[in-house]
Amino acid sequence: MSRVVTLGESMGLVLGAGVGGWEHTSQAHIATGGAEGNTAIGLARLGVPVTWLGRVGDDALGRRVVGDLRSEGVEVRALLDAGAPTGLMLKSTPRAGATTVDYYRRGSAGSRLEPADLEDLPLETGDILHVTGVTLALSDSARETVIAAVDRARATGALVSFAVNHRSRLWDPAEAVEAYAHVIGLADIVFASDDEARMLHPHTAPEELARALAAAGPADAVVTLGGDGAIAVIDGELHRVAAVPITPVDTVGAGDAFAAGYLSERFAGSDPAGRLRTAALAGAYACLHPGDWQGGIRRSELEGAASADPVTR
Ligand code: KDG
Repeated sequence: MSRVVTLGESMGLVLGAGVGGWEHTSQAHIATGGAEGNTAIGLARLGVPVTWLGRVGDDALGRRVVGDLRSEGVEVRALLDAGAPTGLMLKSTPRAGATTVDYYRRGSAGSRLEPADLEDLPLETGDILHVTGVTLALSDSARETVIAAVDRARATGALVSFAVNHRSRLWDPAEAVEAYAHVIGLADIVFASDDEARMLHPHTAPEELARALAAAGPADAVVTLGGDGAIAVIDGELHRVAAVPITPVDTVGAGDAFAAGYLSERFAGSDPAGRLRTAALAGAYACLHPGDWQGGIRRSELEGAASADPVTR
């Protein structure tokens, strides 16, 4: 049976409770995060068979990462790296409405991913491989692993999905743009925020950004516009979707959920409007919880989600 396959780094995630920087905050919640794992959970909630592959340390956080992914229905291929710790990410709200993310992941187990790890990667014709720019940024060996996985997917007849997911704290923009352009040229499906698309295509109007991404080869090029929804060029045709009106609690993870929503419908063979509708709903739901993926919508909730009654009886 076909599936979505993804790889990357998932980490421990410490969420500061309430408003305050780490200088003052005394309470926090412990969770997990990581772009590809977040998307994998989003897909599993939407009923898509999905595998996540990555390295974790031989430590409690590594076991937590694996446990969270598995309990959400993701098939996990966790490679235990006894030589490095599981990475950690801190998310705080130093001032109301402003989220700050700090990473403690240099040299982490997840960043030591290497091409030989792909031996464990199941990939068949009809599958979708989903990768992101975060893994490209982690280390030379992680970048080589992403490229090797993409090459393997193309040789196997699997589709390649790429979310740019630029993380300015992880690398230099010029190096990043070169790597993104390379993978976009090999991808079938691309997701970028308008800022990310503009990194690749400066001075381009929003409605032209999706066309510019599609011109590099992907059949599906999707540009997310935050509160203005998304714009996409799919098989040469321009499509738009409005954002689902919500009051966001935290927007980190929304892009991962949007990709999950889109891929779930692409996987099911839905038309472009159906892909974008579920993507917009999934992205919006992720913003209704402070964690990266916990607010994610489930397939059984999709139909009712369009109606506005916030009370479940
Ligand atoms: O997209 C959400 C991610 O930012 C988060 O879960 C962690 O992958 C992550 C990253 O590197 O930012």
